Amino acid sequence: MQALDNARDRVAGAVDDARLQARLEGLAQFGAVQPGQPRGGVARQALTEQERLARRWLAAEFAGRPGYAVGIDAAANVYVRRQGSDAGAPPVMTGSHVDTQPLGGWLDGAYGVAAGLEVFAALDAAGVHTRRAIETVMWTNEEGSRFAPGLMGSLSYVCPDRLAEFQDARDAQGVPFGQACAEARADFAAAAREAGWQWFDTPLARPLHAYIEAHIEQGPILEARGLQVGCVTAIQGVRWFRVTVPGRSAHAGTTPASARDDAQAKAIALAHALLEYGRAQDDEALRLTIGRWQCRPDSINTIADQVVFTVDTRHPDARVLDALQARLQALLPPGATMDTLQNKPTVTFDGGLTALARQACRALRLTHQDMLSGAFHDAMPLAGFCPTAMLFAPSIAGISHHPEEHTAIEDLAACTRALAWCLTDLAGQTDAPPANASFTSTR
Ligand code: HGY
Ligand code: MN
Ligand code: MN
Repeated sequence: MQALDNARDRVAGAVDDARLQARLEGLAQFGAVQPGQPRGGVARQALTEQERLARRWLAAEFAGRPGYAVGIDAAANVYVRRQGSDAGAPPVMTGSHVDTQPLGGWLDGAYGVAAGLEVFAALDAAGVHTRRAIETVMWTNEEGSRFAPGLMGSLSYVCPDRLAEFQDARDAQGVPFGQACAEARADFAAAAREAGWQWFDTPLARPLHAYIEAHIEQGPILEARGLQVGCVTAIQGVRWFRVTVPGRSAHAGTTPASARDDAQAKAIALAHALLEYGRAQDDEALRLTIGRWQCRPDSINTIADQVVFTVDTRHPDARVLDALQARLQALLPPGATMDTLQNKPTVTFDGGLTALARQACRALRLTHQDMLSGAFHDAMPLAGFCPTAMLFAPSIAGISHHPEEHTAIEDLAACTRALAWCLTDLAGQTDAPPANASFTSTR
């Protein structure tokens, strides 16, 4: 046990703030709205050229090193594996996503992937071998803003049948997810071949010993309380709806009010009534957002014949979301429809793993508290697949999904130390060298 105690502390101690910062700043250049300015906003939506380049760049840091290999699965999830001495043992997994909102920040998702790679660097610097392999994953399409629903990569991992369902999801330009996914897979495999990277096969749903994800909080709690780490115990439920309101297009100048069937007027009245319902619940925990609004024909002097808008609802208690969904259904004007884009119930994380997260914080003297996640994450599907937990780093002013999203590097590094401690514990320290059995040559 002495060796493990020692290894956990040594690996956590080998986390390097400057190396982590450089990796995050380099990553932020892919899709940077203001090149050279990591906090000027990042536009790197799922499976775009910029995201594909970013994932190749991240993989390249370790892919050519002895004892490391890379892989990409059928959902285009990218893996970097640090081999353990027991090649057949289910690995410990960490990671997150590098796709962003249409105009996102530089840390949402990116931090969790950079932190996983930082733990690899710290393990190497500390000269620590582990029994189990550790893998850092870059999940596909966590955000769901280009292709709905979100979490397509992690949902496909835990339930491979879901991948078929996602193939025809289309982005605003009509590109199917299946096509973007196939292109990303081919692109990554070609890059790996060209670079001579060691490759390993990554079928979906491989057994995992545990999954633990580091992420920024994206809310104000940790900063307000002056705490370094959040030990996340649960993620609240989320439901997305798409509402379609029909009308009849007509001339704005010649059509009297009595003869109008105005989709905009009806949609605005519906949206207003829904927001009023949300306010009337007087429930601080309820989140209700109308995020996307598309009008057809979208002309200044033609009455709209269709409006499509989205509703994002969140709450820890499913009964609250049930009532809100029923209210929306009841408020629909004649001919209007609503379809569900995603419905993810509240998940609670593994008690043993959240206890380990607290133990790591105590061992490293990091101030911490248990907390619920308001945002969904790839850990949500993983929670039903293997022991899963999350660690949060504070967000300055709680800002996220915004160019000014930021966290001090000291806080990002502190949370990464807690991650390093947990991953070393879960993977188990050994003096035996990494096995090289499971790696195949690149395709
Ligand atoms: O929307 C979310 O909760 C996540 O940030 N994609
Ligand atoms: Mn995220
Ligand atoms: Mn996000």
